[in-house]
Amino acid sequence: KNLEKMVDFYSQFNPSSLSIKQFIDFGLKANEQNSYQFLKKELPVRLANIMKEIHLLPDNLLKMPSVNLVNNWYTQSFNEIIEFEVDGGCTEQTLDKFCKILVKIRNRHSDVIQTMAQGVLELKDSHKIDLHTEKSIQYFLDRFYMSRIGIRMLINHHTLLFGDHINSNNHHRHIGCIDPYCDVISVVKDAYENARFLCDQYYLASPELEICKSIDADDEPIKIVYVPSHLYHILFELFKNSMRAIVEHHKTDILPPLQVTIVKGKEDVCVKVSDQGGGIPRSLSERMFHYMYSTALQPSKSDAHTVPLAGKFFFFKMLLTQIQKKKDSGYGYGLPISRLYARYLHGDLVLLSCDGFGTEAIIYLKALSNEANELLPIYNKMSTRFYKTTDHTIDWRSTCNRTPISQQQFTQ
Ligand code: W6P
Repeated sequence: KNLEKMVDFYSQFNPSSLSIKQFIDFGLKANEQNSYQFLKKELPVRLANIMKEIHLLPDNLLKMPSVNLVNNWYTQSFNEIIEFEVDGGCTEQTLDKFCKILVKIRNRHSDVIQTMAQGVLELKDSHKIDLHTEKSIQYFLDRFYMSRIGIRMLINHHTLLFGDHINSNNHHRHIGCIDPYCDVISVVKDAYENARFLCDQYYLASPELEICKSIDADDEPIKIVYVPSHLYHILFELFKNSMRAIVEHHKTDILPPLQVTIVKGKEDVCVKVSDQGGGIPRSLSERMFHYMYSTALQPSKSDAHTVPLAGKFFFFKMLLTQIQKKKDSGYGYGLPISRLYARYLHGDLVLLSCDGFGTEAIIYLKALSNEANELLPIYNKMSTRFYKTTDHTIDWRSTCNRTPISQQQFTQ
């Protein structure tokens, strides 16, 4: 079919990873036409790259209805965007229509994470999953969700910069998705308050927040050039986990505080979240980032159990379901997705646990915005090979060390 040829064509190009600086320059210097010209090529490239990879999934997973549904969404969105390439014109009307299509695509794909998780469950229920299949799924989902983060970043940035400007005064300092003076402590407090609200609502108790340190060497609050919503997402997820551990581990009314340390080094800004929530066994800490493992822990599938808390017993199953089923963290994919958000701009997320005592989660963020480039999966003909081996380390990279064709258009 013609469409298949188009996907083949666009998948030959590598996605262009942008630096934070490029996102900002773009918001300050470029106009809507430039952005449009860039995106109408770059979006099909990114979509086609990951669409080709979807087809490398284990056959029995590909056949699951939910995976098929996701696949169709991608096909439809790809189709809608390449219409603009065929159309050719670039009038006010075209730009307007482009923005509307982007919003439509964003909405269409809003449940991709839950739907893919559903697909994995469907596979689990119908097939026995061997270790190799499990590894392939982990490998694929990391790449798939990272691709999605990048695509949504492009769409959000464009629609925030050039879409209908009804709410644009809310964040006058923001440039599209990016806050050039993102105050880390404010995001910490915001995420804490919201996680605490959920925690209070369901456990009738919550730990206090203790900020151990949050200033740099010059006594200034630590600020970074970053996407605040990504940082919020990571922190909110970590706080929910820590709070749950703390409240579950301490059966009295006295809860040790959740401790947060924010420091700035030469390369990184580190945000450390420490809880005395009893910790987790070392054998478990790597699995916290596994999609298959998270899916197994899906609350509505596990047996309901009660938790002794402050002398009372609560029906725990419902609490878990409520706390975990928030937008992107549906089915408990919160931690693996959070790590992807951190890695997306060359940061990281690690968990260090002392079993029997507590857990530290460290978020590493690039301190220098010129080092914060998108990290994107690239599809190439060799990718097939990686679904057949277990060494999944060499086909990740940032493409900042060369200039692909579509990026040349963007930077001029
Ligand atoms: C725990 C388990 C966990 C996961 C992620 C972040 C913090 C914590 N604390 O006990």
